[in-house]
Amino acid sequence: KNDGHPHNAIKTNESYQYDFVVENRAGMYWYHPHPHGRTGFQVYQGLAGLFIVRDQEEKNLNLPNEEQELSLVLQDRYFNDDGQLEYRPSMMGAFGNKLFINGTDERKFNVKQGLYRIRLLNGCNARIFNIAVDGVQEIKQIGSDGGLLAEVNSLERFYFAPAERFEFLFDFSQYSTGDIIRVESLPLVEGRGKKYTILEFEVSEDLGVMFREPSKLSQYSKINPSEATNLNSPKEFELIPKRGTGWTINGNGYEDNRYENYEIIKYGDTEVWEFYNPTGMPHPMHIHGTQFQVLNRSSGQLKGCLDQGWKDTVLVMPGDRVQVIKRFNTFKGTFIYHCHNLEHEDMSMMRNFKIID
Ligand SMILES: [Cu+2]
Repeated sequence: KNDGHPHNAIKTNESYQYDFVVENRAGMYWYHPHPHGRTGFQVYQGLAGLFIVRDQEEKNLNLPNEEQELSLVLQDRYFNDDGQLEYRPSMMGAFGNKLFINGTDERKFNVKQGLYRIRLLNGCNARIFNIAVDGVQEIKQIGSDGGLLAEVNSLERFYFAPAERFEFLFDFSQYSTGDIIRVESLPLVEGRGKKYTILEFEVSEDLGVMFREPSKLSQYSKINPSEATNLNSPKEFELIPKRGTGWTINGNGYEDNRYENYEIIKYGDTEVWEFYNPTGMPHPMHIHGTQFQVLNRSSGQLKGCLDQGWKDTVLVMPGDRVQVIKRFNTFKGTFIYHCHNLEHEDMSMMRNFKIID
């Protein structure tokens, strides 16, 4: 009852008290409203917040903290010629012409010479980044949607979709005072479009606190595929547009209290779901409830999605077929899954699933 189903939308002048036990692993989470058809607009207007969970396992690793831990929410907004905020939804989503970090357009950060833990949330409605750090071959990923990975995962670049989280370690002690390090977004498709700067770090003369990069991060186990009740016949979810509806999952738009048979799951089961994207647009698919793991991906043309660790949002690029494995073992009841391009979601790319006895 506290998972943010659209039928729990809070009416004008009403209030709703959420009380819940935080059972999550340490990690970077966020919250936002979820009324059907209005989510994109409301998040765009500013209704979204960060939610950091910590635990003992993470503490024991002594990762960079306090000043050397940065939590950054990336969001784009459209400002018209009069300087007014405008919400401009389309079949592609709502895109901005300006980037903001933690709600401000200050996108340059002074850093000390030392190791940093940098935590990113893509809080955009629709924008997907193709992130690289100028002049850096190895971005050291340590965390994902559901907190820390088992060990450091080195990447040269990666796609970063709405609702995804990405954490990495970056050592500014290898730079000199005054150096600028640019985090950039490359064109989504090589050669199509220009790269742009997302944010910059300017290295100060101050020395940071000494931290060491741990060799092992979090102990978490991979879900054994044989746990799944349907390993050999994954449930397929085709991401397709439909005239008159907008965007759909398997041709179905969102309807309150409607489920197909395959959207009913027995409590305690583990299942494999396969998202298939035959369209030319990327779809970051988000499933409510417990987090899942990416089992495998057959990529189309565009490679470099974030599949490591515990996930709640997985980017399904054009032509991709992505299998995720998920345990339905914490709560019973009605949940939703949807595209986290919020305009797609509002255009009906959302469905219920029900966990029953
Ligand atoms: Cu979508």
